[in-house]
Amino acid sequence: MYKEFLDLGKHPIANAFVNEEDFEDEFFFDLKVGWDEETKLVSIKNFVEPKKIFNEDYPYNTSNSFPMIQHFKETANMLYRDYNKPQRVLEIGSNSGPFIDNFSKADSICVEPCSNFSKVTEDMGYKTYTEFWTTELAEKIIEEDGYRDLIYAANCICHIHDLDDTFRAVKKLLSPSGIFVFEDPSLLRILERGSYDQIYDEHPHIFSVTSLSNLLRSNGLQIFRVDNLSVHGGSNRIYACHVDSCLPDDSVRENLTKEKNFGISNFETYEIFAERVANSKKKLVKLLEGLKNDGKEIMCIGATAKSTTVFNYCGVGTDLIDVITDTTIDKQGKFSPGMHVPIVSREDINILDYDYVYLGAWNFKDVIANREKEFVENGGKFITHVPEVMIFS
Ligand code: JHZ
Repeated sequence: MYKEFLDLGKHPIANAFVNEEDFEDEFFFDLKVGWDEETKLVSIKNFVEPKKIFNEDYPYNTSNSFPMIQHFKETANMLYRDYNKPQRVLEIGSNSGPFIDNFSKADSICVEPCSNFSKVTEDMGYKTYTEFWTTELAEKIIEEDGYRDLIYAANCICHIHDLDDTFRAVKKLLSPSGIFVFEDPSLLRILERGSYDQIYDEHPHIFSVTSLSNLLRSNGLQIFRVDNLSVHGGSNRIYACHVDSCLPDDSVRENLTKEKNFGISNFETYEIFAERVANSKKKLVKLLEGLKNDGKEIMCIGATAKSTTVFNYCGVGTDLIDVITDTTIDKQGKFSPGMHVPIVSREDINILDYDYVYLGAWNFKDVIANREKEFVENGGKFITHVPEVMIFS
């Protein structure tokens, strides 16, 4: 049974950055979150039609965050070294290609429904299917390209509504000794750190190792290794194989135990989280309003999907935050979804005109703080809401 525990109110599409003339036509939906008693899966209640989100205008470009390029290079090298130099590779949700770029063009293929990005990997020389990941597509790939030794996906599987179909498709396409490796934000880290901003339309599911273990097994796959990663504020990299074709290592049991001890399988844990989220909102609004009343200037770095959740849930608009800077050219010149804060390039503003920077990309806190040393030396301070609402420099 699905039990709702959190209501974040009305939300726009987190990555649909808007032009002024489109303000009137923005799409909103009720962002509510619940937990399935049987599988222990956390999901949002109202799924948004995928084509509304993943289309030719999808702006999130992995390659715009330098630390992520490095992350994917290291991941690819590790998989190549530790898992028999896989040649027949497939990436689901390949975006601008920083992962697949490390594998042979002759045997590796991509699946990417956003045509602006599928064109990028095609141009790089990789066969790319501009389609959503389904069992029908897996059958087509078997016919045209053959089975795969490595199927990889980063920040993509949790974007897909129908997980049974997703895992069945993987099961079909995976060679007998092949591995399926995917990484997504970790539910445990979100609960521990109160990072409710990982919840938005693009994340219809938030995975625990516990729920994935249940869902994969019911589709003929099993987890044999779990890596806890620091990227995106805490993610899990899951390694799976056909059931009974590999032995789970200690990391699987350790993660399941850690989650059990935290209470991942108890509904009460989610009720406590919901209270923490409501308190976080109160504190952040109080802090921003207080600073504004004292005449302080506040800006934001990172027009993230996460900041769309925070701004809309907390009602943060231009009355509190003047401007957002972002390195993504396609976001610049537009406005944040729902709350319409203008987005510009970092070079367009003088950061020293501001007293405070709210970190929309708090997951890159160290990179940003390191780059903005002059701001701090001049008395500037940062604001974040993770793990608690706080000011730091
Ligand atoms: P970042 C996206 O979420 C969407 P977002 C998606 N659904 C997903 O699953 C997660 O990623 C994983 C900019 N930036 O990575 C670049 C600066 O401006 O936190 C990006 O627009 N200055 C696929 O949007 C944004 O911030 C910088 O110094 O929450 C970061 O977005 C750096 C480092 C980044 O993901």
